[in-house]
Amino acid sequence: TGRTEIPDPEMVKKELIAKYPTKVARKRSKQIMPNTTDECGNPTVMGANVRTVPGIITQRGCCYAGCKGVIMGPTRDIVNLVHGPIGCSFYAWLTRRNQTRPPTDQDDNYMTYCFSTDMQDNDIVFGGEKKLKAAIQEAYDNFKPKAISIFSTCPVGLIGDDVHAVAREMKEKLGINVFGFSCEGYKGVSQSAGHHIANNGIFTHVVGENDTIMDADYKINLLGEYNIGGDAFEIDRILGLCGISLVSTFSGNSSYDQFANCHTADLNAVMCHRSINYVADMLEIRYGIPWIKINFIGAQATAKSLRKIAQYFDEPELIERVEAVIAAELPEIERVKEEVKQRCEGKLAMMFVGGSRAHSYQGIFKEIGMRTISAGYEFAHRDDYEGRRVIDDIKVDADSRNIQELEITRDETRYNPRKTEAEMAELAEKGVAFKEYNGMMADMDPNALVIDDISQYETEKLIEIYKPDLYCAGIKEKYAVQKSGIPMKQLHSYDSGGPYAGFKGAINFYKEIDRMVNSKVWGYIQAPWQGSPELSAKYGWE
Ligand code: CFM
Ligand code: HCA
Repeated sequence: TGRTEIPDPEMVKKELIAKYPTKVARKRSKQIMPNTTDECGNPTVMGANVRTVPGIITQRGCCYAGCKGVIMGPTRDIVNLVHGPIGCSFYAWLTRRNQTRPPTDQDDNYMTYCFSTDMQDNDIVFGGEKKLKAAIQEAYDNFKPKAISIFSTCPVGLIGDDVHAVAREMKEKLGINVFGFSCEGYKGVSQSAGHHIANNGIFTHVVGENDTIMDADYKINLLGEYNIGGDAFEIDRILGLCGISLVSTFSGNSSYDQFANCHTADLNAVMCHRSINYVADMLEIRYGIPWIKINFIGAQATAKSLRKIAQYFDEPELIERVEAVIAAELPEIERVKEEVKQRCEGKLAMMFVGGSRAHSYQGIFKEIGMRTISAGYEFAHRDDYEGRRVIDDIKVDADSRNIQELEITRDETRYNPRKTEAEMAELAEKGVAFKEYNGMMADMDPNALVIDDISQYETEKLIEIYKPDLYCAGIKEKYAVQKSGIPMKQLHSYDSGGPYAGFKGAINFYKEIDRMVNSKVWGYIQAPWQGSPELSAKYGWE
């Protein structure tokens, strides 16, 4: 294995847009970028979070998917009721592989249920609020849950049903928390809009409802970890060994009370920044809880993240314990890694996934010697590509801080990470310090190609040009990629695998990738018509 000739990314870009109409080509060319930097060392401007050109086959999902499926879906004891046609519920039913483990048999777990108002023509014509009220009442009578949340699908917004008024009325009537989300599928340009709506809703309706203070030394919230394939269980295991306590996770393996209580934590550790940065910011502004960016994908990233958390608390006892845990876990990881690396070194991977994993998985591939030659997100924003400068106000007392001023500087800097040294010096003089985190581009090779919201057509072209050893994406891409003879790993659902986070997860992942990229089966793939003169003649194939 091992390659020396990598196609020139500028040339590849030209080829990808060559067949598009002029206007489309111009639009797409802003979202397909060779990974270069400007004279200040800033990554190139990446077009992101813009509407997909109609007619292009995108990987993206909708606003409802981001709100209901991603953020709220993994919470086990809230009845998540979908107001809409049954299909919207059915196609979001247990497909994300977010696992949960109630502490006892007595604890509620509604995750396996599919709650829907099953809207019909009649509701579209005469309004669906009555039906929604009845559904809330029925869910309450059957389950007596702590809370019920309502998700709006496209028709709800179009016919003007007021889910918030219904929620208020039913909250009053039933005496439990009932709240709604205006997350109609058509809102925004992708599922990203749904994350924002879910974050705002949970912060408005749930956070701060429970003031119980956990008796523990190092209390954190884990933000942006959704327990796909059991990732959160492995992270819990490691944090437990280190003596770090989780107040809440947003939202893998979570419960209503954890959300309600999360404002009592000391620190927020943010894993998937894209989906949850809004909650991190709100918890910082309202409750003075600082946040740091961490990543539990890959052994090195996991060790680094644990050290970062220990460093924040700055207690020798914790630092020592974290080092002991890392030292105990590493030998087995090293052993598997070295063995797998012999067979994987130099192989090329591509990943086009969501708003976080196309970046966070690059490090774990590097651990076994694999390079990411092209990558991109479906719906991330510019800061996820280019990086984000964040005001460093760790340990600032929430009450004594000028929130308004902080907000202005925050807004100015968040979506404008590009600052010259002179501008940075000027801000430093004003007393503004930055902690920084790098986006995907800073961690990629200079000759890599970064592609936002990749299309089906571009995917096929890309595979043709680079012939990668592995392609990572989701279920919609899986079989088309495999039919071209390239192994395909789902980085959303992990196919049927996982956990891949943390130390044990890294070992699982190394072994899985080894199996995939070194399997000889892909070389035997033939399309059904290849080598069949009868079929070719019948259908006129070449
Ligand atoms: Fe965050 Fe996620 Fe992702 Fe995401 Fe998603 Fe997901 Fe993903 Mo699928 S929250 S951005 S909206 S890490 S569901 S668990 S795998 S696209 S890269
Ligand atoms: C979503 C969920 C999804 C889809 C994955 C896929 C997930 O976007 O609504 O396309 O395979 O992780 O389940 O991202």
